[in-house]
Amino acid sequence: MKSYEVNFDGLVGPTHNYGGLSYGNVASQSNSQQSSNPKEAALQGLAKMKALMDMGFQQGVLAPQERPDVAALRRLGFAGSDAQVIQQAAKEAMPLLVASCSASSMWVANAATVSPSADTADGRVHFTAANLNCKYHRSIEHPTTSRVLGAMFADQQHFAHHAALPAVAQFGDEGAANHTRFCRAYGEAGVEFFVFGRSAFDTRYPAPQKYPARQTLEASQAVARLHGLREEGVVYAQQNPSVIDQGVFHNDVIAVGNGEVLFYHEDAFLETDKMLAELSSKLAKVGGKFQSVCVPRSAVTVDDAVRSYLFNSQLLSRPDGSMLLIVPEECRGNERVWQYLQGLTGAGGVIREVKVFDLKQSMQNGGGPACLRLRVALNETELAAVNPGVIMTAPLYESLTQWVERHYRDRMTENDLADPQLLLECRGALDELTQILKLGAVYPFQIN
Ligand code: SUG
Repeated sequence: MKSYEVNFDGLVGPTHNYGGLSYGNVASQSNSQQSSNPKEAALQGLAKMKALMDMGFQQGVLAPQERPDVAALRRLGFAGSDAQVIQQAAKEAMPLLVASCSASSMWVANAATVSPSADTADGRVHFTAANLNCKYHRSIEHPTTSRVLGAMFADQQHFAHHAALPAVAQFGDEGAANHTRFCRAYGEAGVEFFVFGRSAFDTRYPAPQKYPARQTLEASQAVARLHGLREEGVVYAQQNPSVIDQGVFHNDVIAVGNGEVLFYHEDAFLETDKMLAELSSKLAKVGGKFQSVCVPRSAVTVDDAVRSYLFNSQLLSRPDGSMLLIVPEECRGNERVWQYLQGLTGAGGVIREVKVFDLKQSMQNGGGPACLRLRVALNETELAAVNPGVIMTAPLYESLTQWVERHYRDRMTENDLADPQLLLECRGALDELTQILKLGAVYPFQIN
């Protein structure tokens, strides 16, 4: 049976703004308070989806969330009509209003961890929504994420959904941004690679000194248990705490994998040799031949990686077995990175081509091509069971583009977030979107 990696990209929501909300994420902090362009952000994302679809890849779309999140503000004690809630928050606690307006659900690599059916004990595709509890503005995503994923992957014969892990720091879980799957073919059993930043209970693991390590070992282990993964099909590795302190807040800022290949920076992990050996031997047991491509710090520094997002790329398999790397424009703007990429693709190795995309609006908040997509490996039968409304087609691309043109503003600053009219605009837009994507009622304003 045929099998595919389907990339579901997060559609940027109408409140996209630069709130400076993510301590430890260099771009988010340095672009704080700048004015954003939600319309351009959404169109940039849609252009990437369309381009990948046109290249023959399976592409889907994941809906944004309801923002401002008035219900979240009510839980924090703001009261009255929806407009009053927003106005009171703007007057008394602007950072809370900004957090409740973040369009951060666009970075769907953080929406969930996904294990394909070939890896799981019950032969279903498993999803665990990420609790994202390191940052308040992201911790409010998972209930709607679960409803949206449930509406996309509704068939219980093929899909199993798990609620987010307990919302405490010991189980900090950032989803697929710290999870990679290696396999010979997408439909065959593979090795799931979980990268954590710290251990909550075991003091032998060092922790970063400056910035938070968002993912814990214990969270990754819980997800592996929930999904029914075999011990032989799982490898855990610790991120190098010193790169977290340099702005690598998720492993997908310093490594990316696909098929049998891991593309990573020399400084990305602790105990790299041991980890590579384990990946290699476990992949061999399921018939795969592990390959690693290490980028030396002498060619690209960690700072270059953080600024260019070289590793926050999509590594995609082409029909001839070679691979294509989708990178953000910022890679072309960094001389060392660009030079490295020229050498890489010219060297006759597995990565043969680089394609560049302008995702500046998302990049300025620390979200590159890989952050914007959730990978779901599916066989033909499972793909046929996905809600067809969320699979990208030329007509869907047209409708979504027109929908963005109709509803999105082209400039947003903090002051705009305090405008109660924005809430009405967003709800109107999202109501229409759930019809376009055939999701049914998934947003709080639709179900309460
Ligand atoms: O969680 N930025 C996101 C970026 C997530 C990137 N995802 C992956 N690497 N997979 C974050 O830090 C910034 C929002 C603001 O500051 O307005 C933000 O949430």
